[in-house]
Amino acid sequence: MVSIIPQPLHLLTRPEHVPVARFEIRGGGLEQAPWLDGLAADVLGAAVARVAGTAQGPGGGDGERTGSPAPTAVVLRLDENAGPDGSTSRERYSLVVDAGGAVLSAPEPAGLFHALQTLRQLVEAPAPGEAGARVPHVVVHDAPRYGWRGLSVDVARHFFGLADLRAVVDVAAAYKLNVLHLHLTDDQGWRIESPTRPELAELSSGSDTSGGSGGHLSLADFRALQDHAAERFVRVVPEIDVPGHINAATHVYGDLMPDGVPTDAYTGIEVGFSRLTIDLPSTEPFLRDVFTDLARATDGEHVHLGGDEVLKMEPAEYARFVELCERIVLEAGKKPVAWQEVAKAPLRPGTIVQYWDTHPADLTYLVEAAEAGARVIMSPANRVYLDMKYTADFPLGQDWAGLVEVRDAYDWEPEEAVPGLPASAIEGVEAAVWTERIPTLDDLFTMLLPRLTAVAEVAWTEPARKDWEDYRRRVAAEAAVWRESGVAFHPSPQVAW
Ligand code: TNX
Repeated sequence: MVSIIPQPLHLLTRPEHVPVARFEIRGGGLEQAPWLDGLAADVLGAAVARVAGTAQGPGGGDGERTGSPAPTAVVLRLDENAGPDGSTSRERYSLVVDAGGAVLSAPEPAGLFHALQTLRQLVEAPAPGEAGARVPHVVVHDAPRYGWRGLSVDVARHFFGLADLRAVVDVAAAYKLNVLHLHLTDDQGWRIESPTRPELAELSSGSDTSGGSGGHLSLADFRALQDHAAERFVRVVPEIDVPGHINAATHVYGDLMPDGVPTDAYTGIEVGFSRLTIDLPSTEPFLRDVFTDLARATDGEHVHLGGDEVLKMEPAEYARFVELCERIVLEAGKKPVAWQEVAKAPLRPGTIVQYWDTHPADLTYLVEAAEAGARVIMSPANRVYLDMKYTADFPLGQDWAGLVEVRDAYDWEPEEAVPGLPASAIEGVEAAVWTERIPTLDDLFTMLLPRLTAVAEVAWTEPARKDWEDYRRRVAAEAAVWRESGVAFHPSPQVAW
């Protein structure tokens, strides 16, 4: 039985296997993605080494020795006709494995990368009494349900730097996620260099919520992170959260406060107490500077402007903030994304709204915004907030949205999450991990895994192809990969480890 996560749309397995002492990547050398051959060799080499228990470098290690088995061909091919019949997704792909080796085809390199992840998961341990890894003969035609499959990481409450975020991208991409949303600013810290406002990171990034020394991403770090993500077909959506969650800025600039006095640095975990004031002369120049700087540093087409939990502001002033920030982001050449609350204000066409708060009894404002053309990302906190505890006694995370065991993250339907929301308005699904009570990278992965793979399947796989009992078997196979690569995970009793 094969174990692929997320479950592909069409999967046909045959009883035969092809032995793989090593893979040989052929026919790649793609102009648009010249790095893909090397990445494929690394990913597949590691998968073979893991199950066969041998050290295998890129390109195949000791396969040249006399008498060693012939390499198994892996062909990467761009092909408009690849993928499931009728799919229009640019990420679609096909994968065929037979006695001749593996053929990966897709209209674009992103699909080849997804095919590669599928093939990686097909590498099996030797049959009893035999030696060497093997791959079952398969035919896969696959495409994602949603084009936005994300993970949001809060680097403000605790800072996670370039190396950590690269590791997060690697894990997200392994399950075919394609968006890394970075929550870069909050009351506790300003975690991105802003060239026109260098004081922000200099003066407001030196602490976190557990007495640590914080940190921030330089523009060079942000550049390197986007490059690493792009090579794995993950786009980065950076967020500056306004007009609340803003103490890191009011700590630096007293002129953002009505009384002109900078606020104290904040290391607690309350939310909703800080705010900007629209009619102060310094406010708009501040917003223009930080959003324009961020837009310039960003390759992707989206910039997230926050907008959540502004508990101390009249609706009229809030609406003016939303309008102003949308305009600034658009003038900087990017499309705005913002948290659910912005749908209470009139929105410009094209703004993407991110649903998160499952508490409001009445979500009419969100449904109406969607009916008026807003796109919606589904991040219901009681399903995909991966900072929620697994169980009541879990040492990490919080529980305000409830406990989120693996099955809770798996067993939900985006089209049913908001009653009345038109299914056609759903842009995609995004998990989020807030880090008030998640201090280390091991802690972060413990919260992400295995639940992130569950959310990835919600975002990729058609509902008719999802199955909890099958998923809890399939996900167990990934634990070996996590152990091998030193990535922490929570051994939830719900999984058939
Ligand atoms: C709500 S989600 C928040 C965050 C917190 C998170 C903790 C959202 C848009 N706002 O500020 O970190 O809960 O789970």
